[in-house]
Amino acid sequence: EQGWPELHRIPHPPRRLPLLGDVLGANRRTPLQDSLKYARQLGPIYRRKAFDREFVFVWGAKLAADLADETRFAKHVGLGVANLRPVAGDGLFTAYNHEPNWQLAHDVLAPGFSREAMAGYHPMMLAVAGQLTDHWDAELAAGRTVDVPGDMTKLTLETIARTGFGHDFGSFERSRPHPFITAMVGTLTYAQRLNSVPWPGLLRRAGRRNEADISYLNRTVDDLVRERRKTDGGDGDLLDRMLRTAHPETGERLSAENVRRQVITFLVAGHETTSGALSFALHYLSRHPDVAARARAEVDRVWGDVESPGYDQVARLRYVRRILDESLRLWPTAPAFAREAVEDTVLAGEHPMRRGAWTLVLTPMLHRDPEVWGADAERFDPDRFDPKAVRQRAPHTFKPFGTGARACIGRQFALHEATLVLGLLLRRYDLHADPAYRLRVTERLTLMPEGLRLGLERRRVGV
Ligand code: MNH
Repeated sequence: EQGWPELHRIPHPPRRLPLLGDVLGANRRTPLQDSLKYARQLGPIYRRKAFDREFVFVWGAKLAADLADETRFAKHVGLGVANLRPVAGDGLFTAYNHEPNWQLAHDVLAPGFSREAMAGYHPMMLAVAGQLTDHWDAELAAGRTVDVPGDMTKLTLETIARTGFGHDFGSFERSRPHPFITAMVGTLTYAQRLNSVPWPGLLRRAGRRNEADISYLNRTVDDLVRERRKTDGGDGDLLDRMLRTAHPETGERLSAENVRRQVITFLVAGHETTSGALSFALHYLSRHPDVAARARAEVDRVWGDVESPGYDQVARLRYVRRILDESLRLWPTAPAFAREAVEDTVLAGEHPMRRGAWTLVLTPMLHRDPEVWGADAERFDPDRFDPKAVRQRAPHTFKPFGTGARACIGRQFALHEATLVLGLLLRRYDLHADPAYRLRVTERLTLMPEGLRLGLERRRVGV
């Protein structure tokens, strides 16, 4: 059945309803957290049926490591990712492996993520981070707490827009989210909801709103590209590469339609998950004063009193980086990726799969597999990422950026930006958690701590 000849050996929830499948107790707003609940009950591989479709989920470390074998498995564009095709088309993230525009765009854009390119973005990242601290200083002066996910989203949207596209959304000059964000959240939420109905026609009203959101995203991007075409600017940024760079071997260029898909892809993929990662990290820092103190000591030691840390000074914040890794372990903000068999094969020597059969890897559970992370896997502890601990761990056990040829192209970009910002915030403020706050995670394909607000205290004057 569906490419898994021995599907019957894979456990499923006990109370299965005719026609509906395993929808009892399911919450359509939190499909990922529901899946984690089932994972805990059913073990390292299980299946779930939604109406007439059945999906296999995997999280055990042995199974996930086998799925990382690029000779037998590849990315599968399914579920949430496939639902984004109407907005992101054959853009880098949603392209099928066989679509020629994937390789073309990958080769044209990869140099935009080289070390040199990143060093070039660094001053712009610093400038945006300066807008954030100005805003936080003002909130502090007004005696207010800060809206962490809201402000991290402003920061990361401005960062990708300016470094990649020379565009300023003016997020910090607005009190409400930019309409681009509202439209994006609408589209991501709709793509997630499509998985909870047997056919899209049931979401007619939401579908119409989604059409409007997509039109808004398209218009925003078309305006941005039109502006750029009028000038010669860009100077090797992502948009410049999309518009002007020919493939080094074939001489081919991206079509206008594909450029539109890539711009939307990069504006969305380039900020939403980084914003979540920063937000979770700030949550954990506010709850672990010992960790915050150690990180702050590192920032003081590595940066001293320099007003603007240089590019290389960010990479030297090793402990701050471990805090990010540990936050992405517990809450990988792109919480699943799908893998398909490229040939008939047997997964981990146990589960036969026919060519084209696929499964979803649940990263948050892989990252909590007690056989890898120990009995205290749920505990926040950045020391899990000290180099010695990392060397002793099996490969393919930490996958917040996916795996293989289709893994995240923006990984270094995200890590540089997030480390820089955490360093700047730790140096400038003490963070105070609201003792009444309990971590709640909202889902819109990506994960975000909901309603997280922190109190600030200015640490020292000067920097
Ligand atoms: Mn990113 C692919 C997670 C930041 C652009 N990203 C992926 C995948 C994961 C992922 C997981 C693989 C998905 C899959 O297999 O279906 N990305 C993240 C996380 C962060 C992140 C957790 C931040 C933290 N990503 C970024 C940034 C950018 C970016 C920043 C751009 C500036 N990501 C992409 C693109 C892809 C991708 C583009 C698709 C790459 C490809 O398929 O070739």
